[in-house]
Amino acid sequence: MLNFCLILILLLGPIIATCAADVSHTFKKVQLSDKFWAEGATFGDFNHDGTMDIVAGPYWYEGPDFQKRHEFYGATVTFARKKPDGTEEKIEGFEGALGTENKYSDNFFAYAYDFNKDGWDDILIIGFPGEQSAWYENPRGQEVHWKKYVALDVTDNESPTFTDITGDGKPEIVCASKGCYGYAEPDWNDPAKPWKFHAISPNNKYQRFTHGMGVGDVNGDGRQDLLETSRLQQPALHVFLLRRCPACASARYDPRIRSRPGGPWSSGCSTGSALPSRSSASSPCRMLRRSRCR
Ligand SMILES: [Ca+2]
Ligand SMILES: [Ca+2]
Ligand SMILES: [Ca+2]
Ligand SMILES: [Ca+2]
Repeated sequence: MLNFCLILILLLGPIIATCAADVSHTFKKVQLSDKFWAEGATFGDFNHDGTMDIVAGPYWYEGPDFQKRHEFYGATVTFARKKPDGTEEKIEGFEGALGTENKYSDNFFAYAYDFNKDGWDDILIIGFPGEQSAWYENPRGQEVHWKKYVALDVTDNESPTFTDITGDGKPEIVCASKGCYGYAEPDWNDPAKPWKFHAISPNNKYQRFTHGMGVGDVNGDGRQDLLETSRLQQPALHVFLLRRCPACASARYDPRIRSRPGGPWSSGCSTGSALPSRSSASSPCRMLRRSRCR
């Protein structure tokens, strides 16, 4: 009987432990605004008090209660909403679901990062697809509009991101721009200057509303790769494996292209273990040089 009980405990032990760890968490909803200013939001310590704050649209909200807001760029947009009696009322912000046409905002993604390394979180805003990305310099406690620096004039694709794709510990804007996928990085000695865009893909005429882009280490080599899928071409997944390309003197990275139009990986580059021959007509090194975006 003792052995039976011991076996039962051993069998149920993991289940009991799992149940104990399966704690039900609850969340308190805090509404920042009843207006529509942005598609995205993020957090950072914008007043440098050690407590995280939230940024959404042209405002940042002081933590921990997020009741006090500060305007860091001009909140000048309004739209007209027709009331049941036929008269119009002016509503601040963008229309979104507050009106009848569900119009987008001009502010899609927000990121907090100390670009000028003064110890105060600055804010990066990626705007409407195809428009500019800009970062705003934290004025260190002054109640003024933050100084704006345009990082990238054209940020295409509907899922750009801000992450360290190059592996140097500093993030870049990863997106499409003017036809190519790639990334934009600042001169970290002077991030106020326009950032340099590095094309990763050939110019496949990707545009502002192209969908589907991701960043991740697909081949497990410890380096971030870029994935994209385009509905404008054949339904296929392309993976650009980022590696230094000794065969391409002018290219920083060797874009190895895998495509899978519904079947197994089909490209000769799929192993990621060796560079393709430069004599090959399909060499991605040649494609990069031939179709360079800049
Ligand atoms: Ca704070
Ligand atoms: Ca800063
Ligand atoms: Ca980087
Ligand atoms: Ca990789």
